[in-house]
Amino acid sequence: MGIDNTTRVKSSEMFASHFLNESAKSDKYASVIEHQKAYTVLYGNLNKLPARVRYFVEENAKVCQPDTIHICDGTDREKDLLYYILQRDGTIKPLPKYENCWLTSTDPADVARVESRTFISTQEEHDTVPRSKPGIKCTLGNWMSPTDLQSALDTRFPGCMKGRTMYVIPFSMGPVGSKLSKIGVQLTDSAYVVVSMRVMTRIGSRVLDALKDGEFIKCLHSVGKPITPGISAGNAMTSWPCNPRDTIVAHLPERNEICSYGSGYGGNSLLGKKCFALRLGSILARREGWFAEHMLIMGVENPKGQKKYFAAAFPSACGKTNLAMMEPTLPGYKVTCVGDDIAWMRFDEHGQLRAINPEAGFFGVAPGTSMKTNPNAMRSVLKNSIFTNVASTNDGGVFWEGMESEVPDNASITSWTGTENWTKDTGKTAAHPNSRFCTPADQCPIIDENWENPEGVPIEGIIFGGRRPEGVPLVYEAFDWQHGVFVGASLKSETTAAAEYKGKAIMHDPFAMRPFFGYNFGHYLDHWLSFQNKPEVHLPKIFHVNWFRKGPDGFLWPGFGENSRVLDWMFRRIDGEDCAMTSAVGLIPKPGSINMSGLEQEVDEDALFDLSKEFWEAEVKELGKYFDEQVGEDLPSSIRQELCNLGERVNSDL
Ligand code: OXD
Ligand code: MN
Repeated sequence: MGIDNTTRVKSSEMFASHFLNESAKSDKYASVIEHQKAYTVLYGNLNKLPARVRYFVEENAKVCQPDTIHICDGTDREKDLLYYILQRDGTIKPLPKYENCWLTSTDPADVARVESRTFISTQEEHDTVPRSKPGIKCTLGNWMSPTDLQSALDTRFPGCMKGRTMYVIPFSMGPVGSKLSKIGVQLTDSAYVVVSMRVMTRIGSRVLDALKDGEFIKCLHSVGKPITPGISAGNAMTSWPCNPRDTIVAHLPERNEICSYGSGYGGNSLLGKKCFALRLGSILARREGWFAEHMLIMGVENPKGQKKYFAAAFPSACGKTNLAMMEPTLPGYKVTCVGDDIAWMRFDEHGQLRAINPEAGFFGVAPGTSMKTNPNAMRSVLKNSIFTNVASTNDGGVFWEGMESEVPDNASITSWTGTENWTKDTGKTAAHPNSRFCTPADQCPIIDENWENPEGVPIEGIIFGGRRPEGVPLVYEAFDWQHGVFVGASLKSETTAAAEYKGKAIMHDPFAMRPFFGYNFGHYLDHWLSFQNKPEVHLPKIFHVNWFRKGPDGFLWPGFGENSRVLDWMFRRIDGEDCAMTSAVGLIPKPGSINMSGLEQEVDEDALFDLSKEFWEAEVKELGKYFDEQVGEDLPSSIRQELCNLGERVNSDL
């Protein structure tokens, strides 16, 4: 506050003009005047954009009416300018303890994905969501009619960027130029979004060179707080402008468009991630015969030097980043990380499933990450990172729950909301539970040598998992692909802070994709099932894991690096070792077949693998109710059959 709007825009123009190149200057003086609104291209050259991109920018500039336009080139010079602007506006502050690290705190009303305001808009509702039982709300996606969406957009976007800069971010999901990659262009009025997209995706001129005059996904984002001189600007001039009351995140698959308004928080504003790579991605994947999944990708090398890649789906904040960067405790094992959140996978011409990580960075949940739980993440984040809603220390470092033994005893902590001298007794957490680090992937000490291989890495095992305190064994293998698809469809987990949910209920999260399906979940299951009859493809094995089972004294399994013991078992299963036996839920390890040697904590294997008839009968019943209510007639008959089979096995075996 206290800064005059006009002065602010002018001084930013003056500063930015030091960075302008000659072509940008000539474009600047050829300001475009349309709809009584002038905007100035301060950085970059509209004339040099591919025609479709230029049209997209100009059409939206007419509507959003930014004062200035900045076309991102992805250079370091540009990065310096953006960090200058963000510091000047009080959005970020440096963390001098580390190299090129920054801290930002959002508005406390803008801290997570807002699933209730996230919509897919298609002509036919049924293309987006299954027909849930009358009177029951469908939790597998929100549909909005194109007419309703248009009026929602019409009341939000016109004039929404007044007084601000519209940044144009050409970005590639996946290595630039790979045939598995896809290109998007995001328009945004948030410089925080630009610096974060710079970490999370590949941005800039090289992407436009790869795009040429091709198609791209059109992404429009605004924080929804125009700066209007003379009119009370609300929080428009604060360091984190946002508009939680009117937030909407909308996907228009029929137009390859994403429009997001009102939130600057990552999952709602970094449109390459959940919106493009998962929601629109899953639609493109179905259309083109591949998979866009909420999965980490990791390489596992055994002591003989043999290597396999796994993809693993866990609901948000269930430890995907920890698993992807794990330090195996099992001697001779090595894990490498390809990605921690999203996998795009396709069968190649030899029938081998191959995956790329479409992202270029990690947007990881900070609390709980420590040298004990994820040393590789801790080593990754200490340079070139943006931290959001974590606490800070008086020596210019970061702090969050889990880092207690990693800050000096006498450190004075300022909480994410600005409470100085924070202590545990303050009653609130120091960092927001959904606070994040945003870090370039190539800084991970165990990044896989093939992580940017345009061909992708060969996937031999797919893992599903969730937080299941009760009843679900440490690991089991699906009998076959169809059963594996059923296992994915049945995935459940305790809720987390990554979205707006509170409490610790067990929620269904099929394929860990519940918040991210781009289309009807029944059709999604058909798509997965369609691969089982293709003779030309080699189907990977499917597993289910549960690191979170509890006994009377807490967790039954130590987790983290010890999970390598479970990976070793899966590795041997893929190699055909006879180390599994049939159970009601799937193939479980034969007694003694999980290598437990050297485990520091004594583990109760019986409790870890115990299958209770009562629990599983209730599970089968509850799953049946869920499928009936939520998926109804869209549930493929083979999935219904798998549920019956499970029910019969539970009845006879347990
Ligand atoms: C994420 C999420 O941010 O799943 O990755 O919510
Ligand atoms: Mn995620």
